[in-house]
Amino acid sequence: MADLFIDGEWVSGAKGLTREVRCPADGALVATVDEATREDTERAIRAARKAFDDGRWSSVSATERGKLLIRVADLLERDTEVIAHAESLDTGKRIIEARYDVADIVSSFRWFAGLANTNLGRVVDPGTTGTFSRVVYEPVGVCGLITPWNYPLLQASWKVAPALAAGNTFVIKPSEMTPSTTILLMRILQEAGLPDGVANLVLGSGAEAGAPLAEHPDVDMVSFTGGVITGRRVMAAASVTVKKVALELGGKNPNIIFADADLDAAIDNAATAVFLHSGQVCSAGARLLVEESIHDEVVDRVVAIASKIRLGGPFDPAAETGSLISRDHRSKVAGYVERALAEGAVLRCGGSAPVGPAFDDGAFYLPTVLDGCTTTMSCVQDESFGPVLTVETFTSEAEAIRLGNDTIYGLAGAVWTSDMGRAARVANALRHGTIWINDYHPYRPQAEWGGFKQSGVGRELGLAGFAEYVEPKHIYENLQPAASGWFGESEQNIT
Ligand code: TXE
Repeated sequence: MADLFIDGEWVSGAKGLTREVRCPADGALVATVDEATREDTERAIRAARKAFDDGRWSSVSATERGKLLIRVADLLERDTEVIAHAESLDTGKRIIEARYDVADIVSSFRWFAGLANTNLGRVVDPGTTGTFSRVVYEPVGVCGLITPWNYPLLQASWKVAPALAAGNTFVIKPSEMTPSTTILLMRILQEAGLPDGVANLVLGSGAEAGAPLAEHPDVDMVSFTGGVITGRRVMAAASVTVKKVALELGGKNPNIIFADADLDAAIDNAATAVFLHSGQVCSAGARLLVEESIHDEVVDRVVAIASKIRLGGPFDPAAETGSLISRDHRSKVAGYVERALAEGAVLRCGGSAPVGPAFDDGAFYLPTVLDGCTTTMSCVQDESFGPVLTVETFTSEAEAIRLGNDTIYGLAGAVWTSDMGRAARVANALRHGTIWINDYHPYRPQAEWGGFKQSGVGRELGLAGFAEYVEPKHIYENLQPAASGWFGESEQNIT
């Protein structure tokens, strides 16, 4: 079965290449999919360009676009089990987490379906003084969408839904490791009745299938979620044609616990903040900042939770978290932990792969706690994107804020305290795109998601996540046109 979706047709790559997708929990073959090369992506861009330029989607009324997105949400909900199953096999995440992901994906489509009808335009000058001036918002054009492997379809939905709601066409390239659910989404878009050429899918490596989306002059904007190094590369490539760019590049997120916090809640959530999905979450609370007076109690209790977390495959009902995405990624995480220990961090638990037949063929890594860390250490500054918690201490509110901001990233952070004045002060002072007070992880599709500093450019979700996909245009109309007399030889010009 052909897996690239170009101009409304399922096709194979021009060079006939394929790639195996394997479940990271046990190495089992999930699928063999077609692999696009640069020329396939260029073909998909041409299809998206034509579909945008002839107006087959942008001229559809906002109401109809919204209705189609609702239909897509309903079909995604109908196919929850199939999608969750495919997501679990590609990523190794537990099926229960994949089901939660599908619910969030459905919510994302419903949110942007509602926004399709919300015209951001406004009248600037109603015409009473002889001119009528309005600002209208138009689709950006052809969008290049590049997505990663940790929440494959969720991250795709944060881009596809607003792109379609605003009337754009797109080419999407999911991570080469996790293509299955994006293929399913394309089938659903087709079933929902999206015109041919509006949605296009290419599969393959970043360098070959993805890079043209940042480089090609016929792509008007590129939206990328992934690592900061690739993000810089995408931004540099996009600068050649001065494309609009939206980037979500991860974080190194502080989770700050003051001594007056509800410690039962704070400690339990400190473990979830970092060990959910084995730490492969851009907003993972991987930096624990603890007030010095409660350091021992908090760390002992977090270590006790971490040491008991049960690892297992996606369909193991006893498992509490799953495998890392690949053995290469596990090697990266292991290297990060080794560097931390060499720099003086104290290993409190984990620090290796689990042993046993259930783990031998996977990419598992034990939940790890590194105590005695400081901001000068690479483990505090670099994203491990694995199940690794670093612990630092502070003695004052000002120090907690200073440490929480001592990072090149700025995606998310949390503060735990029973003093609501302090909670507000810390929340205001932290330079991160999302701040939780006495909680960790929840997000809302209605609220903007994205980062300060090197966590990215622009926002997803919320109103700003829709605004990324439109261009404002000012239309000025003179209701009583007359010669201005600025130039020329008429009498009134000669003083
Ligand atoms: O991501 P890449 P990788 C972080 C995390 C992880 C690191 C590297 O720290 O360890 O990034 O992960 C495509 N032009 N995050 O290497 O390379 C690629 O094919 C265009 C945080 O897996 O950023 C994939 O589709 N596209 C993150 C996508 O970019 C290119 C989630 C992301 O891959 C490309 C994942 C190129 N030149 C990793 N090169 C988050 N923000 O949540 C690669 N790609």
